[in-house]
Amino acid sequence: MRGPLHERPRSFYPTFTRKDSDQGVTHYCPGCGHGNLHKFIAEAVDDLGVGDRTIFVNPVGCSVFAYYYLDVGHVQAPHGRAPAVATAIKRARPGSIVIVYQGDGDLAAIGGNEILHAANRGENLTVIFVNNAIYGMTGGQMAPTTLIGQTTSTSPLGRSARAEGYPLRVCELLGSLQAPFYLERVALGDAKHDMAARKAVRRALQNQVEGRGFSLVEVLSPCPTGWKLSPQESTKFVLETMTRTFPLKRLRGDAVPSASEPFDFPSGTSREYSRESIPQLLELHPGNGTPAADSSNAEWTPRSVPLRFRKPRIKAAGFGGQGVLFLGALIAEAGMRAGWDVSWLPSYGPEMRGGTAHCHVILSEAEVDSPLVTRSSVLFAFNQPSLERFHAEVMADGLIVYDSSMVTSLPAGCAVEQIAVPATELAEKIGTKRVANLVALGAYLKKTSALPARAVESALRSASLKPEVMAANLHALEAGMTYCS
Ligand SMILES: Cc1ncc(C[n+]2csc(CCOP(=O)(O)OP(=O)(O)O)c2C)c(N)n1
Ligand code: SF4
Ligand SMILES: [Mg+2]
Repeated sequence: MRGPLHERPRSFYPTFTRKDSDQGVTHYCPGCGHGNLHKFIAEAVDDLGVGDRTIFVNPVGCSVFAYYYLDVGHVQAPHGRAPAVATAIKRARPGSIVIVYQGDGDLAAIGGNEILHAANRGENLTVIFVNNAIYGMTGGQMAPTTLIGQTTSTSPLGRSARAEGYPLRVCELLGSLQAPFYLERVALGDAKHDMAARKAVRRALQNQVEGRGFSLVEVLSPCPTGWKLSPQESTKFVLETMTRTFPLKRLRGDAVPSASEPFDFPSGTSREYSRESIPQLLELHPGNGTPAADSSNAEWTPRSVPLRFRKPRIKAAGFGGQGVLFLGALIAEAGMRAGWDVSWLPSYGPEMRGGTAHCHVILSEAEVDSPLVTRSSVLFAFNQPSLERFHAEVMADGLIVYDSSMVTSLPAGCAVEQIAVPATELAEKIGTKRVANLVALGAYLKKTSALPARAVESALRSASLKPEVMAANLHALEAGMTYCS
């Protein structure tokens, strides 16, 4: 066990160089609760000796920079999604110790759904829920846990139950579920309460080490800046006012045991994923990735693709409803099945409501660093505005595949090689213009050999299309190939 509390935990960096400061100061405001909590977590990690296998899931909120201070593994989750990210980490790496750290805006507002389901699944995680009854980071807006009557920048007259609802009691809510193993609400404020908080944090971590299941500690924590109170007034506010709405208690633990077992993989199931095991999981041959039963593409390998077409950076664009997002996802899925590293980034914008839609796709021999395609080697354009908008981004030795049934004129000065394929017209002959995207894909594949057709077919099958839709898509693929031969 550790000595006096003022000893520096080993799980803190000796100097906070990531913060660009060697003074030992944090970025938190004076009197903020986050710093103390970081320390309690670091101490528990030290005491349990799990620093080497701890992964801390950082939220969006004031504590987003926890990775400046805690010398453990870190992952930054999107706002509210820490429980989902943590679930994936814990399931993929069951030996890791995963700490989820979330504010009340992060956990109870945008992430309300995520925490509910992680708790309901009884994930073997440790969640530290920092309830300061306000959005600290963004300047003090009302949170789901803001007290009745509390003034914030978005409830200047004080929160009213009638207008904004009641403060959300997360522990009580999760306490109605069967699966959580440990739920406790504590507070920061004076030595006695701090010690209780420290103990609860430690216990929640120990539960995970012992494989007991979902543990959450709700910590009532001061936010002097957001509350516009001094640190001393804030402490008083926590202990005397917040605790009236959020009583300090253990809601699940020894006395009220969990009714369910934490998630575990069935015995005999591999718990470790590796790069090599993924093609296996997808039932593909490692290397060229084509399906086991497929002999027609046996000669195809990523290296058999002509150099110019080997690392496509694709943009597909058209009207909403022309299937450009599906086309992009299909290429990425097929690329993965063919052994490439891939990414697919759809653009969801106002264009989805009737304008142009587009997506970015990368097939690469190496890991993809950014999924954004700003200079494309291939452009699929299914209408005039898309061609006009994106043609200038295509590299000089790139390729533009456009639907000549929809594009009436080529942009002036466009010198990039083009394949004009009457995709909509050919698709209509098949019976539905909705498969024009696959006609264009067929033409592209014939021209470039960028992917084995069987990988595309296998990817299409994974989309679980209705038999008649599947048949139309395959027919369209073939029509595009024939057109280009
Ligand atoms: C998707 C998204 N929506 C909104 C924001 C803006 N935002 C940043 S932090 C935050 C709330 C943080 O409040 P809380 O989780 O209570 O953390 P605190 O700062 O109080 O510790 C919001 C709404 C964002 N970054 N991302
Ligand atoms: S705004 Fe509040 S939560 Fe954020 S650092 Fe300051 S005191 Fe802490
Ligand atoms: Mg908050």
